[in-house]
Amino acid sequence: MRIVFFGSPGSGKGTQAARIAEQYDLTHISTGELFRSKVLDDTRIGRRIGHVIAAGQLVDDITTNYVLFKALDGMKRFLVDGYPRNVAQARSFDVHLKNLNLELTCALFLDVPEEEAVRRLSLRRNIRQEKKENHQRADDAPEVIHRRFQVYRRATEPLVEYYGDRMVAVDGTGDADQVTARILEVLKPWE
Ligand code: B4P
Repeated sequence: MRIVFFGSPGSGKGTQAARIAEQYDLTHISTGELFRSKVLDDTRIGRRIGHVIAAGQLVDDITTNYVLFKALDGMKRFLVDGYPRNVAQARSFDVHLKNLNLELTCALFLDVPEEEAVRRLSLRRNIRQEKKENHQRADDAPEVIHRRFQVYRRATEPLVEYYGDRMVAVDGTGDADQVTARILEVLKPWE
């Protein structure tokens, strides 16, 4: 199985991707996590990525593709979450897989209304503030959440059309267990 997960910020990609990867024993790669670990390196590239993320923008495609393809090197069964983020990345990924004689199983779209997704992200911020956790995400600040949604609508939503028949859409509302059950149901044909 080779799956990509996409959806708006706060759609629950991270939560669901970890569960589904475990269920099917797939390598789980999140480009957001990859980038956040680069930021911790405190190198020139890490600082540059940190500024982009904190502004709610997308990291450039060349860096993103390089980082992801390197992380996926040698993997045949995987679930990628948060990538592609735009049609250019989706095209590059199709070419990359073709060069490896691999095919994408499906692109899974987690569909959650914007108000619900914003509520989740604000909740995450509040919980971390209450716990005084020092790994608060700069991009969960209210003004940045707004920017991330603008970027999502402009750059990421067109993936629905790009993937067409290769896409499966899943209702991402309700509690996490309900969403997992829906995803497992739609993935059954590829088990
Ligand atoms: P990501 O880490 O992918 O951030 P995100 O889209 O905002 O998703 P996130 O993981 O926060 O939310 P999720 O939907 O899982 O990317 C961060 C940044 O990295 C991007 O903004 C960009 O700058 C950069 N980046 C990443 N990939 C890139 C790419 N391909 N190209 C360029 N730049 C890239 O869940 C959010 C919250 O909802 C969680 O706190 C969870 O607890 C909660 N939740 C989940 N399911 C729930 C449910 N059913 N009910 C209630 N709450 C739920």
